[in-house]
Amino acid sequence: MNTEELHNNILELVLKETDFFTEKDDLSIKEVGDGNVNYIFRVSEGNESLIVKFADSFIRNSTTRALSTVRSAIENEILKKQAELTDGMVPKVYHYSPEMNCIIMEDMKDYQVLREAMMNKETFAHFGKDIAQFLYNTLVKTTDVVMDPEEKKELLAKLVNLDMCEISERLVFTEPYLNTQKLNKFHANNQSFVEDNVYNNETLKLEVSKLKNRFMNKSESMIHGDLHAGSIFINDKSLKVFDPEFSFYGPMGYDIGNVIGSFIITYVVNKLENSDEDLNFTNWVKGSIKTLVESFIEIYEKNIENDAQTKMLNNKAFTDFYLTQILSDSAAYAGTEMIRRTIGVAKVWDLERVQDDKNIELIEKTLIKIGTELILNRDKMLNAKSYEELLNKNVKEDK
Ligand code: SR1
Ligand code: MG
Repeated sequence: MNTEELHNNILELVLKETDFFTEKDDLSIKEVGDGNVNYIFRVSEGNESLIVKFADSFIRNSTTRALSTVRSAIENEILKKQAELTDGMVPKVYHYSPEMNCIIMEDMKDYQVLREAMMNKETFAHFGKDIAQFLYNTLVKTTDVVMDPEEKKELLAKLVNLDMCEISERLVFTEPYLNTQKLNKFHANNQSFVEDNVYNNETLKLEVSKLKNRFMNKSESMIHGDLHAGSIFINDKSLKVFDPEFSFYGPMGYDIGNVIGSFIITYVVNKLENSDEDLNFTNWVKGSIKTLVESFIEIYEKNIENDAQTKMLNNKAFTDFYLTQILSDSAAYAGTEMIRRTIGVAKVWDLERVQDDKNIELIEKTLIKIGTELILNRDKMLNAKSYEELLNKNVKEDK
C-alpha cells in the first residue's frame, strides 16, 4: 500500500468509526510519530483532532524486517485494561481496527511528551507520586496476589507478544553484553573500559543472564514493557502513559526500573555534561526518583492488605517479602536499562545529544558504573535513600 492509499484508508476508517468529523475533503492527515516501530498520524479538522496509530507488518521505515501486527491488538487490549485500573491515566481509545491494525485514540493536545519537556528542563512536581500510583495500579493489581488467578491467566494469554519480546530480549539483555551484531555504540576511547567492565565482566554477565531469564519467565504483571520518558504525556496537573506495544506479562520491576533508569540517565547527563547546570531541573530529576520509590512503597503498604485476595498470598509476612522482591527487581532492571541505552544500539535523546560533549567519556563510564551497581547490589536497593546514596557516591559535583 502506498502512502496515499494508506492516508485515504485511515481517513475513511475515522469517518466510519468515529463521529468527530463529517466530510473527508475537510480533513487533513499528518504523520507525527518519531518512534522506532509504528506510524502515528494526526487527523484533524480545525481544532478537532485525533490520533491514529498504525502498526505495519514491517518495522517502521523497513521493507524487509517483518514484525507481527499482533502488537496492535495487544496495545488495544492493554490500553483498555490500564484505563480501567488507573481511572484514565492513559489516552482514550475510540476504535480499534484489527483489519487495518489501527488504533484510533485521543489526541493529547493539552499535554507534552515528558522527554520533550525534559529537553527544555521543565519540571513537574506531581510526577513521582502520580507515576508511582500508575505503577501500583497497573502492576500490583494484575498479579496473582491481587487479581483472580483465573482471570489473570486469561489476560496473560491475550498478551503473548512474541516479536516485541524478542526485540527487548536482544536489545536489552543480549547485545549490550555480547555485541554479536556489532551494532553497539559508545565513545571510541571507552573501548577498553567497556571490554573490561561489560564484555569481559563475567560476574555482571551472570547476573544479567539471571535477569534475562526472569524477564522471559516471570509472568507476574501486565507490564508496559517500554516505560521511558518518551512513553509519558504530562502537563502541570496530570500524566498519561502511552505506547504500550512492548507489553506482555512480565516482571513488574521491569517497568518500575525503566522509569528509574530513564531518570538516572537524565540526571547523570545533566550533572556531568560540559554546560551550566540547571539546578532546579537536576534536583527535580533526583527528587522524582526518590518520590517515586517512597510513594510506591507507601501506596503498597497502605493498600496491599486490603487488595491481596489470594489465599496464602494475602498474609503480611508474604506481602512484606514480595515488596522486597519488587524493589530488588526494579533496581536491577534500572541497571540493565542504563547499560543498554549507554552502549547498545537503541539510544535515548539525553545521550544522543551529548555525543560530542567533552565529558561524554565520563558520562558513559558513570552510567555503566551505576547500572552495574544497581544490578549487583539489587538486594540492597530497598528504599529511596539507597538511590540517593548511590547517586551521591557516583556523581561528583565537580566536573
Ligand atoms: C527496534 S525498537 C528499539 C527500541 O525502541 C523502543 O522504544 C524500545 O525501547 C526498543 O528497545
Ligand atoms: Mg515506544
